[in-house]
Amino acid sequence: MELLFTEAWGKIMAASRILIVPDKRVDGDSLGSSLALADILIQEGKQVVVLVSELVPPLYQFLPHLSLCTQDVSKAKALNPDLIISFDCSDAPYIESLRPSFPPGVLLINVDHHATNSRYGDLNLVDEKAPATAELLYRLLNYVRQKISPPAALCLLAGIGFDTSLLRNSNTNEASFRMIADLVRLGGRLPVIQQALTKSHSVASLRLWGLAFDRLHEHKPFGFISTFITRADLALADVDEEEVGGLSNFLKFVLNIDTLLVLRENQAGGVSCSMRSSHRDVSLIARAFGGGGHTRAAGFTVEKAKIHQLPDGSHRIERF
Ligand SMILES: [Mn+2]
Repeated sequence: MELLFTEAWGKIMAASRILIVPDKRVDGDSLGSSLALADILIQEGKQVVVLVSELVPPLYQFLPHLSLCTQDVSKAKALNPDLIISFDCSDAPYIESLRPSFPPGVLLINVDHHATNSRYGDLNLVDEKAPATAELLYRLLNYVRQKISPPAALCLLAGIGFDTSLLRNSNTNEASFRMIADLVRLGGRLPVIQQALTKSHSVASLRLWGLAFDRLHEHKPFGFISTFITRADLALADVDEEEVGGLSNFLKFVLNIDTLLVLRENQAGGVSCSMRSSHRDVSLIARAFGGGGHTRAAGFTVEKAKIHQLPDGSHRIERF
């Protein structure tokens, strides 16, 4: 990885107009990594655009440099980038769908830690053992002795904090603790991250979670627990799909169970399945259904499907 770090940093420092692309799903890690690097590049006098696929969720409004984020591909085109960097994105088709908008031959650096990353970049800084993409970026910055400012430290804290559920999930390793300690030393405000990542739920979304708690079903012979949320539930509760996002992490945190599945009917007419496990490689299951993720946290979506609940309380995905 050290050789790659040197090569990647050389390309980054040589570029002057850099397009940063966080994963299609804008979260603490994809966005935190993107804005941490943006902070450093701006100090270096470079032009930066961060191309996001969706509006930055309200819970990340405390992050610096959000004015660099745009959903408008024409703004990214107008930058005429001489380097593209993707963060936390194992979704190669998403990146490929953007590439025709940019001059052919622009170098693409892929920085990620998903087990399902296909190494689609020209340079691939991919380490599936990294607890977060932000940790990989932090390692790169340290290796090249790049100074990390307090705003960049806050962004990197958002990444490692989000992906480790604040040092509580199976992503957490010794490096995560060291990184957080060092970022706090550098001026990253940990309480801001703790507040954003834990006190972000509305009463309506918790009522919806209550429905999911009520439907928890234990599949004893297979050692897993599952539950579900329907489209009708979402409409009735008037809750955004994003607000259901923390449910699987929360349940995995409080339940003493090896594997957890949370099924959710999405607005696009399909069923998304989010999986968490302590010992099973759920990324294999996700891959079999065209999804992706990490060994212990992965997911997939079945298009044109709904959830069917059986009289015994169990439930399954049914295609239309
Ligand atoms: Mn990540």
